[in-house]
Amino acid sequence: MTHHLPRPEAQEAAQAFQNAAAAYDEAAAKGDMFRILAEGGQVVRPELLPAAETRLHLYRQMRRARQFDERGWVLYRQGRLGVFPPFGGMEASQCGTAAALTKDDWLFPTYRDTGAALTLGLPIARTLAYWRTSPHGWQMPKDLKVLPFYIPIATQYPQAVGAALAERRRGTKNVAMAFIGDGGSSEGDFHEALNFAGALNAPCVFILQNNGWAISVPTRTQTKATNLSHRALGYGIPGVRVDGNDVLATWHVTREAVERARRGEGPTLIETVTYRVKPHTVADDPTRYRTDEDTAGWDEKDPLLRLQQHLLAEGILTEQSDAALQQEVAEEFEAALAEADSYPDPQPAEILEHVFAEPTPQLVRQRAELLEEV
Ligand SMILES: Cc1ncc(C[n+]2csc(CCOP(=O)(O)OP(=O)(O)O)c2C)c(N)n1
Ligand SMILES: [Mg+2]
Repeated sequence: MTHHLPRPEAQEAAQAFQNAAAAYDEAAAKGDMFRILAEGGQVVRPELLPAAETRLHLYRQMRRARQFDERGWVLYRQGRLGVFPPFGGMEASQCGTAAALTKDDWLFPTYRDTGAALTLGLPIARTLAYWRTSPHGWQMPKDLKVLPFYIPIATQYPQAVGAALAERRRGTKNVAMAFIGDGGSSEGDFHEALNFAGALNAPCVFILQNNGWAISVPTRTQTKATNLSHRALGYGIPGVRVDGNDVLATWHVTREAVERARRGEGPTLIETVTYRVKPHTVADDPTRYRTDEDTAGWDEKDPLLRLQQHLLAEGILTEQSDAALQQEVAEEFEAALAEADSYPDPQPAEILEHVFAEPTPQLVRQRAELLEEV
């Protein structure tokens, strides 16, 4: 169900990057975020519209992500999925960016980036298994360089730089893409990674999803910075601020950054401005720290709605083909759920396996103690 887009030809990519760079500068000069679709689905940059096939691809990926998020809530309430961090409303920020990669590239997602991982091809069943704490969810498919979802904030950033440098040393054109949140961008690891990547010109693409919240702390109180893409300036690398609810814009900007990295021109920081419409996790109660006023207007900015309106207006999608696509996406999810249900339940001692190739004496002892207890 995941169809990868072809890599653009080098010359076409270079030209597109120049066009885009001018567009980003224009947006930045006006203090705007870069976007291709306005709210309501109107096209504001017709010269940058991707092919109809690409637009449909991005729509399908966002639908697959949304399906996971919505069904995930139900499954959690039924006791069939563990606590997971929802991402509904952030699909353009996750799917548009990850869609710019191919399976040869690296993806370093945080706990909230299921949409990105699914877009690159992480099987839905495995992702469900991960949030069921099953070992089936810890092991990534061998043909995919997606790291397990990072829970310790910002640790993925320096590691992504390492992976990018390793690819360069091996002589490939592969890149590493790492995700982080607004909160994570205040951590030391974030800054060290950007400096390291800039100094060594690492083929990295850094996605900073500014969703307005770090658990209960709003972005405006956890940093005095009002434009997080400016953080790139301190490290001498390009920083782009993009409307994180416009998937055509996130895809466009990221594809250019990926092509730059492949050409050896170094890293880029992309701030996707979006919103965490949902609670921090399915077990969180955001009414304790934010009001309806805080979240007002964001449901209307839904990235799926925006692209859907555009596709319908352009005739790329009809009511019928949209319904059929959504039906396919729903069936794909249910088949994956059945597969995840067929995995054996995790056993307590498995938590100590797969830590080291050769378990340490401490792990061997802990395992014996645990087995005795259960
Ligand atoms: C090193 C570390 N410190 C603290 C935490 C606890 N923690 C979990 S999520 C979170 C907030 C992160 O916010 P942000 O980076 O904006 O990501 P978002 O949850 O919005 O996607 C914190 C502090 C953690 N997981 N790791
Ligand atoms: Mg956040």
